[in-house]
Amino acid sequence: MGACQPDFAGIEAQLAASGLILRGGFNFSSDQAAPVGPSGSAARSVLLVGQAGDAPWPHFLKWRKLQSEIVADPLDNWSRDVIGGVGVRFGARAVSPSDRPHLPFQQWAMRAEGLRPSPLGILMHPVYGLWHAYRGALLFDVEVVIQEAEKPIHLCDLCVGKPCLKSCPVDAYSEAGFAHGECLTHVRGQGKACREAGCLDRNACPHGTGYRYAPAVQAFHMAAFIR
Ligand code: B12
Ligand code: SF4
Ligand code: SF4
Repeated sequence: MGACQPDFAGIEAQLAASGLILRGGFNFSSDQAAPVGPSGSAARSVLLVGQAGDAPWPHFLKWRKLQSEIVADPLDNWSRDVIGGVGVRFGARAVSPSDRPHLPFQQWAMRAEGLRPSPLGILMHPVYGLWHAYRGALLFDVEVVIQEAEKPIHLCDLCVGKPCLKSCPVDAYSEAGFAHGECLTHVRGQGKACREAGCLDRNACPHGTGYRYAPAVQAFHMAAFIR
């Protein structure tokens, strides 16, 4: 595959200019549903693009200031702009976590990075904790040579007391899953703390605190969530 390999260093450099990083990838096996690649046939491989902490935030704000009109779903649009540009330059089709029908980003991430879900549903990263996300993916017509993810330690297995399940005033997260409606009602009503500085359960996790999103960033995501 040598000559056909994507230019990983070039891709990483262009993403880094917007605070984004490559989050691993894999080759689709023949029995796996793969979205179409740049040629229009089923893609052979995928590289995930995302963020550790809120590194993209200043880049996003700069972009937003330059827009002549108010853009709906601005972070999604900024991500599509940046990752779409990388795709065009490096021969990939870019897709977004917000595309409909939803693409299985978390399943892809579990495969690409060996991560497992926390009790909150958010994947737990051994370094970033709960403070990371996926902003897009690059689909290629060729297989990529990429080291298979080693299974990282799953910090939730070692967590005594699980504070992430004890801070929500309406117990929205439980073994039964996420009570979306209860959370929404609280955040739209009494939940000033959630609105202004983010989910209390997510913030209660003791890991990856150096990557925790700034309160303004958490408030932005919360505003989008309750819209
Ligand atoms: C729909 C959706 C939601 C719905 C869930 C409804 C439901 N019960 O399915 C709602 C609106 C509740 C939601 C909320 C949040 N979400 Co959400 N969501 C998605 C989205 C767009 C699609 C999920 C999907 O159906 N995928 C299709 C299936 C086939 O793919 P999958 O990989 O198998 O999907 C898995 C997840 O959906 C997961 N799941 C199911 N329910 C929930 C609920 C939550 C809260 C999470 C995190 C995961 C999760 O289980 C599925 C099976 O493995 C994904 C992006 C994506 N394309 O996957 C983000 C995504 C899962 N969400 C994410 C996040 C961070 C959140 C929030 C925590 C923060 C936010 N965005 O504001 C909030 C929680 C609000 C809070 N209290 O703080 C991240 C998770 C990142 C990570 N590190 O793991 C994703 C990947 C988006 C991203 N850009 O990175 N989300
Ligand atoms: S508080 Fe514990 S169980 Fe909850 S997400 Fe953090 S490490 Fe995992
Ligand atoms: S945002 Fe607030 S109401 Fe919703 S799950 Fe988190 S702590 Fe609970």
